[in-house]
Parts: sequence; structure tokens; C-alpha cells
Amino acid sequence: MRGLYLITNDDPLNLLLEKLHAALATGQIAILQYRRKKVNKTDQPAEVEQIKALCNQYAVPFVINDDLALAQQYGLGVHLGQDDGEIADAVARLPQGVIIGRTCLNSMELAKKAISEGATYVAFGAVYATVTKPEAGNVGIEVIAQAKQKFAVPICAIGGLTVENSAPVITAGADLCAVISDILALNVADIPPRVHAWAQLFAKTA
Ligand code: TZP
Ligand code: MG
Repeated sequence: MRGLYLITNDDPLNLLLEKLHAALATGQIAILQYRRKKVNKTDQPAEVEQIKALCNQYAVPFVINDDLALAQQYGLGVHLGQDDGEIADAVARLPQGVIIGRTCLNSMELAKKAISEGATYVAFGAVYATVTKPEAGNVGIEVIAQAKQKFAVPICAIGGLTVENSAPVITAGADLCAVISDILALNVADIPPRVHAWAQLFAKTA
């Protein structure tokens, strides 16, 4: 599991679907995460159904942020922050083999615990300052290097990542770079070349 991990933004659904289509059609997205902080909970299942169909079409693993019940409803993977419930619960309630991710901020202890409970990847961030989540602390790339050395599961970096600033993050050991604005702040037409630039970055960065 290596490459660009795309996370949805709060665009209107039809625009988001167009952007996701453009990104997924490249064949270069490792994971897609559903994260819609501004959409009512009652509207989310219908959105998930549409995006799930797109992910199935392009054989891209689909993960729900924050909401284990929603993930369970559709038999999808989940990404849980520290306040979003227990990893053991996700393992118990989701189909075997789905992706279960945990935000670990800058903490090796949190990562160790998450992995022991069944997390299939651990995420660290924000690596760089980001307007998308200004409250997330800057953890820097040393945390990525430490985690890569310590753990066998994929290491996910998140926060302020761009094609231009992520070579050192990948070199430090990030298997996955989780990104919102570097892809989804673009116009639809600009998305495929940007996704390809990410793929090239992963290909050339050891
Ligand atoms: N968690 C830590 S930083 C972040 C999240 C969800 C936002 C990432 O967005 P961007 O636009 O790629 O910095
Ligand atoms: Mg969360």
C-alpha cells in the first residue's frame, strides 16, 4: 500500500463527483476517504453510495472518516481519529480485510496501541501547517521516520502535503500521502496531471 491517499473536501456533491472521477480514472489513487464535515449526517449515506460506486468502478479502496456506523452500513473501511471510537470496535464490526486507519498525531505510543488493536495503517500529522485543518499541530517529518523504523504497517502522512514539499516526507518513510487541497482545490481539468505528478514523485522517491 503506497501512493496518494485522496480525501474528499466540502465541494457541492456534483462538483466533487466530477473531481473524484477525474482523479480515480488515472488509476493512480491508492485509497479514497469520505470526509464531509459540512454535510448533514442524514445526507451522507446517499453520497457514500454514489462515491462507493465510483470506487468500485475503478477498484479503489474506499474508507469512511470518523463514522464507524456509516462504514459498517456499507461494509467499508474506516479512518478513526483519537476521539472517534475504538479500533477494536471497528475490527469487530467491519468485514475482515477492510482498511482500518488511526490518527496518531505525533505519538509512537498511540500508534503502537492502534496496531496492537488491529489498525492496518497509522497516520501522523499535520506534517506541515494547513488551512484545511488549522488546529492540527505540526508534527514535522522526524515523526514519520521514527514511525517507519518502528512499525510494519503502512505509515500515512497528512497535512499540508503538496507535490513540491513531499519528497522529504516520502524519503522519511511515508507509504501514503493523504491529501485534500493539493488535488481537490484544483479545477477538474488540472486534476489528472497533478495525480500523475504525485505518482511520479512516489516512483522516483525511495
Ligand atoms: N488531518 C490532519 S491535517 C488534515 C487532516 C484531515 C487536513 C489535510 O488537508 P490538506 O488540504 O491536504 O492539508
Ligand atoms: Mg475524526
